[in-house]
Amino acid sequence: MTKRLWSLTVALVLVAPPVFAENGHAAWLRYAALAPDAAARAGAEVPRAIYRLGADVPLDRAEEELRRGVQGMLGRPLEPVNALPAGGAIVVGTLASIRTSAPALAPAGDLPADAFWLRTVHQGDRSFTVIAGGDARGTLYGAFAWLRRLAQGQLLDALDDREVPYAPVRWVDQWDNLNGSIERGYGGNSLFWANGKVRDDLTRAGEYARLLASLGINAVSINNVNANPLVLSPEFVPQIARVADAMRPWGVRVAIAIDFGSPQSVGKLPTYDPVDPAVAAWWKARADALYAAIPDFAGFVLKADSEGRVGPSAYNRTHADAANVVARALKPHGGILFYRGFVYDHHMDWRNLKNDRARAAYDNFHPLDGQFDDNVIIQIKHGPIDFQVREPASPLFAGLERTNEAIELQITQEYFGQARHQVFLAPMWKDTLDFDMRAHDQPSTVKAIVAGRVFHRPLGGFVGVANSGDAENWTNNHLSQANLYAFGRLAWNPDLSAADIAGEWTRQTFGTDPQVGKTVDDLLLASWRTYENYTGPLGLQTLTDIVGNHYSVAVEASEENGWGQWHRADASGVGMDRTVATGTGFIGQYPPAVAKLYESIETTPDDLLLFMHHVPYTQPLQSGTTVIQFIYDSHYDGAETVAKWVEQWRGLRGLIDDERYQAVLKQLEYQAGQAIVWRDAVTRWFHKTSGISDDKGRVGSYPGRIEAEAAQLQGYQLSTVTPWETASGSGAVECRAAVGNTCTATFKYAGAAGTHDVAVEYFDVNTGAAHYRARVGGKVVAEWTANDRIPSRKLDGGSSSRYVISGVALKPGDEIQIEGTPDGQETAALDYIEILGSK
Ligand code: GCW
Repeated sequence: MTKRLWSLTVALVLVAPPVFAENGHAAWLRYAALAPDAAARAGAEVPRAIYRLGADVPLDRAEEELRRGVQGMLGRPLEPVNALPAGGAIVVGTLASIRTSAPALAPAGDLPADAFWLRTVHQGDRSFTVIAGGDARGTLYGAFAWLRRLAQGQLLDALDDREVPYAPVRWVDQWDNLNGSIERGYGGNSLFWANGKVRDDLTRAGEYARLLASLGINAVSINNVNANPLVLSPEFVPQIARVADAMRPWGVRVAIAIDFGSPQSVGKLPTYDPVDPAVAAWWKARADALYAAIPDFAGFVLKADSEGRVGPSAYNRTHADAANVVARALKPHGGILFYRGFVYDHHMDWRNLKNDRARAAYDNFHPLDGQFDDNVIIQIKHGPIDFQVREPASPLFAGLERTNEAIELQITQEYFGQARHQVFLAPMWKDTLDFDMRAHDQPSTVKAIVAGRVFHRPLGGFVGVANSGDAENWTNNHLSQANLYAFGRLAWNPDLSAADIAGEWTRQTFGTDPQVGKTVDDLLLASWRTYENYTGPLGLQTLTDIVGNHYSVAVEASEENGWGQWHRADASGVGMDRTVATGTGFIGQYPPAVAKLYESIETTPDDLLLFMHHVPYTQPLQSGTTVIQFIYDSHYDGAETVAKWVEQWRGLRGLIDDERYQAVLKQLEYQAGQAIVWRDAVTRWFHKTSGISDDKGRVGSYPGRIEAEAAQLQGYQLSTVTPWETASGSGAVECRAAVGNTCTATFKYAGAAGTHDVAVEYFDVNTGAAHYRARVGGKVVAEWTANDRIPSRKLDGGSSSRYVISGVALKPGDEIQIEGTPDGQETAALDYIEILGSK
């Protein structure tokens, strides 16, 4: 082999796609070596030098990021130079600086703040890649955007892309507590707080800022909206300043959530009445102190008069009084106040059929339209209730014409399986963002309204409740990273489709192999519908334990309490009547064209039927089937789809790194088990309640299943499970033996001889780590420990888990014995075993 050929071979080996262990920490910014063909092409297109104009933060990060990305993806350095080199270069800087120093390269046109322009300029045989920003931050966004194109193998030699963010507000809210825990957080502990103060080591916070910057997110509110008043005390100012220092290099500004009672609780004033001058002066002094330490401090977020938080109602003042007193303290510094629209009464009388939590945001805020200062933004959850699996767009979006708005999207999967289930939320968010409210009978999509485009507001945009924590991979579920990615991309450009976003994310995160791309995209894009199918379709809302962990299935949990997430299912029918004619009148809060659509059963989309109407179970849907049959069918479809995902994912073995492959496989297997639990619980509940049987005969009949209650028990005792629908048969069995002892349940196999997978349904609560051992004919065929992290302390649908023993040879009369060893409070409980189809 000639020397040249040899080095070519070495080069090819070096750029071959890596199949190495990865922990997900790099998220979508892996900058992994490109596949050989893409690398060869990009190798010719990408200049070898980089010329940075200007030194402002975060311009230096833009250069650093480009060098890191090109090194990673192309395996060669970008040489920094101090003048335009003869051989071409990446030229990176603000548009103004490029106009001054390299006018021939500057694109013609303007660029606002945060915007960028990517351009290739060919001059003879030299070519330049120009990354120009409207300001330093825009330049950084441009660098990330160019790297995103490179990572996806896109053509880079004829670029002329000008991108302007859709709205100025692109924020994330952390619900992080000062003790380091995170409310509704599933990605570990806080990146910002520990033990009541800001963490000493903010390295991860800085890395997080980089992830956010790569999406164009420009501010983060670093503590829970259920705010600890202490955060406003003087000793926190330097701590918050340290967080701001860690985030600033990436163009991310810092804000905090505040408690409205602070003038009294922290300031020791006799009152927190918003119209009291001493209270106004106190807010001003606190804002002044923060801005003295953090000149680019972004503002405050305020949850008042909601879920037990104090607010202006204590003094009979309005939300506008409350918002304005705080906003006026921020105003001289250019700060913003986000006032949350999530205000409702959680002690509502459920017996009154006219009561309706969905009305609350509009009823509270619409009358105040025009009374809020211009640096106040009303932050409105995307639907009228609370991040349920299917909600219509909040009518409040069209109900404020003289007030700034932002949409609040929940990235963290509170009601979406808490990062234990994979659910890609972009399709749902898109539904709301693209929904046309028909305000004044004119086109008025939610995205255009919140961006201030419809009612000509100066401020507005997108806020996401983040799903990130200190887990190595940020979210504790590799696929949940896609939700953070999607939020940022939609906040930048809500016109992107969910498929565009999935495609980008998958290719950057898992590489450009076509099979990987297709499989992961399909999984992501089907997941919202699938999750809805097995957790509560037709607008029933997520049928989780609403008064408990918001995770386990519990169909009745939402009824007969003040929290107001009612579905009103009883023996004769199901759904909330929200019509103007006979119901709560919620539908009347929409502009007339939308109200008309929802008011009639005939024109309400099936997906929202039970959110808008109370109907008999036999009500036909637009699709032709009845409501009850659809409830049965969708749950079976949902569970079947998740089972298929497991198979599809298995097809990726060897095409992606084994570490993430195994982790996602385990997660999907768990989800497949959970989908069966949900399916059975919801369908059995509706079967019992409606008395109507499943056309397809599935509900209540489970071939191959043998209940633990029917097994021969040694030590195990029968126990009931609450809610009843979460255990198969009449309940479960528990081993309450003394420490160190075991119990056994022996099942008789009566089928034909053959090889089967055997599923064992057991309960994995989080108060111990019980051990299980399975024997067939006396021989151990499997053993496992119930030590998964599941948010349930009791036997219920959340703790119900499935262990599948594959390839068990069985013949008639064989004994399958499950031996359980309790641990701590965990009783090695069993629900059933199920002999799956023979192989
Ligand atoms: O969905 C509910 C959550 C609360 C949360 C609240 C809110 C931060 O269950 O945990 O509190 O919404 O958005 O304020």
